[in-house]
Amino acid sequence: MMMYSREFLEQLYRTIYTIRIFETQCIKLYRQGLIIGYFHPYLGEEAIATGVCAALRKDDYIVSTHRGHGHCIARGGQLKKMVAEVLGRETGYCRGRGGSMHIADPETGNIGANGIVGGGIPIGVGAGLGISIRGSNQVVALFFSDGASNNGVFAESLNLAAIWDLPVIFVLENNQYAVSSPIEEMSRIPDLHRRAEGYGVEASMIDGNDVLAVFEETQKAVRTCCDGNGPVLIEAKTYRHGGHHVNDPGLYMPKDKLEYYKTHDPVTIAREHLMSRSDCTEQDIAEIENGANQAMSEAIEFARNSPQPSVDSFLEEVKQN
Ligand SMILES: Cc1ncc(C[n+]2csc(CCOP(=O)(O)OP(=O)(O)O)c2C)c(N)n1
Ligand SMILES: [Mg+2]
Repeated sequence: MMMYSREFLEQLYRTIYTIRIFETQCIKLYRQGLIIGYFHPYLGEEAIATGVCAALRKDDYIVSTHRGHGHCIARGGQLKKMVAEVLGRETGYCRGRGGSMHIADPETGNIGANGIVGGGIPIGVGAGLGISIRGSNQVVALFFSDGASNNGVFAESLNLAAIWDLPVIFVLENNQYAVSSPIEEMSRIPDLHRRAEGYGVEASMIDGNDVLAVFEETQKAVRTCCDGNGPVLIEAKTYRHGGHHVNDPGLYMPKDKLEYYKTHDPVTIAREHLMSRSDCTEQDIAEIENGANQAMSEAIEFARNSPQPSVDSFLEEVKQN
């Protein structure tokens, strides 16, 4: 591993911890009946969004999924507007009309989450085609998981991206489940990056729980894409810390495997990276955590004090002139 500056490791830790606290606090709000609809926590997968987004430049794009809060936060999304959206309030990213699965943020190049599994994949390839036509030096980080990779759209999109040499980084968040279906039963080859070879696409597999491993692999992928040798596929192996969504207890997940991944925790690993520097103390860690906790409390207060959309405004965005 390279030596990293304290500022950089602190930034990674702040992001990864903020994602953890966002999900943990939102689950509490859900249990209080304040969130309606589905909520898919990113708990256990935080290092992927954090590491990937740390390697992107300001003008790059991301395309997210139904499990998208971490991507949005890592890209610099605003907690207040996120919590407000998740709570269905007028001050949210989509004025409370979209909820958890539909947050997009053009200011940070976040093309958006998507409730359709695999729906983001062709959108990301389209964004890559746009970059290629404009001849700009941007890249797209396209997040999706193992279940989406079994949709036909993945094959078509990867092939188009390959024959058109598009600057798209396919970030396959292999959390080894699509709802309750384990990847070993859904694919003869559970190491899904191997599929990329069939399309002539460079691919690798990394520990998705180690934020620096994710960062380093993404940096390489950005370079490859900018040299005109994209697309690239990165398979980041990870595991959910619980069921598919808040109301799924995940009883089908083998206890020993879940225990292993909870111990091999992305937040703990990021903290260890930071603490490996001799100039970082427990006090510094506490300050980062207190700052993130405070920002999240303020976001919750902002959202809870925000109005619900009024019923007469519901047709505003769909009204024909
Ligand atoms: C096209 C489509 N089919 C089915 C669903 C229902 N559904 C929601 S999430 C999900 C599983 C997705 O698994 P994966 O792509 O591995 O994502 P993960 O939940 O692991 O992040 C399914 C089947 C959907 N939203 N869209
Ligand atoms: Mg999955």
